[in-house]
Amino acid sequence: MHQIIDDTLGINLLHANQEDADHNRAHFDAWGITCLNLMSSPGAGKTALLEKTLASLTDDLSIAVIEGDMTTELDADRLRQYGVPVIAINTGRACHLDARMVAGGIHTLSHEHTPQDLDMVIVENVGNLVCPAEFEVGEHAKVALLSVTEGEDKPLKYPVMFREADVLLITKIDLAPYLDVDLARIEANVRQINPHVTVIPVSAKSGEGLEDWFDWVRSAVKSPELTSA
Ligand SMILES: Nc1nc2c(ncn2[C@@H]2O[C@H](COP(=O)(O)OP(=O)(O)O)[C@@H](O)[C@H]2O)c(=O)[nH]1
Ligand SMILES: [Mg+2]
Ligand SMILES: [Zn+2]
Ligand SMILES: [Zn+2]
Repeated sequence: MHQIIDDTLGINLLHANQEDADHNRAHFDAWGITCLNLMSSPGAGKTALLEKTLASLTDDLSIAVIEGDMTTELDADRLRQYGVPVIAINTGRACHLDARMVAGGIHTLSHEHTPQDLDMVIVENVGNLVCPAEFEVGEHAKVALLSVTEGEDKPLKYPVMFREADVLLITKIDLAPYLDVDLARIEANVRQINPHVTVIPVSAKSGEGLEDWFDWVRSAVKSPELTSA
């Protein structure tokens, strides 16, 4: 677990992390890889979304996954079934992936596979709405997921995550009819924090909205705007 004991220590920690993130980013850019960092609270549907994404996009795109989990390889094993490289990183007690852990993952990836052949690396971060947003890992875009079961107020309560996000996926919209939840209110709360964020409502279960997400992923691959950002 990381603890920011005082401001100076916190700034030094983030500064050191940024150097490692820049190192990772240089690898991605040299290999022509677009990297996405998927973040959400536990259970919002990151792995389910990745399963659908790999099932639909790997005919056209070459994708690898860096799977962060505190102790298990359960999610990594779910994703290996799609025949893509999956590098599992156990964070132990840490509640987020930092750039150094991801560097270990990309070095493993580069030893075991040919990174130049990959179009995209998707990082599934540890489930947590707080600190993953503060620790860059060298990604080109941050993708936040918020499921309809979590409540409309979460963008306001966890503003850093939602401010940093390039894309917000509102997940599990198949459940919306059973809940007192207003998708427009979620979107309005997010826009209060981050007016220009791309919002895509999806259901990994019904498939609704997935084509919009896939289109966004395709456009992100080797997109000059992303890779020069
Ligand atoms: N109804 C519904 N359940 C979902 C959806 N996506 C994920 N789930 C369920 O939510 C739980 C957590 O999903 P998972 O992908 O493991 O979340 P993660 O912790 O963010 O990786 C599982 O029981 C999934 O089956 C969805 O679109 N609709
Ligand atoms: Mg998961
Ligand atoms: Zn943390
Ligand atoms: Zn390196």
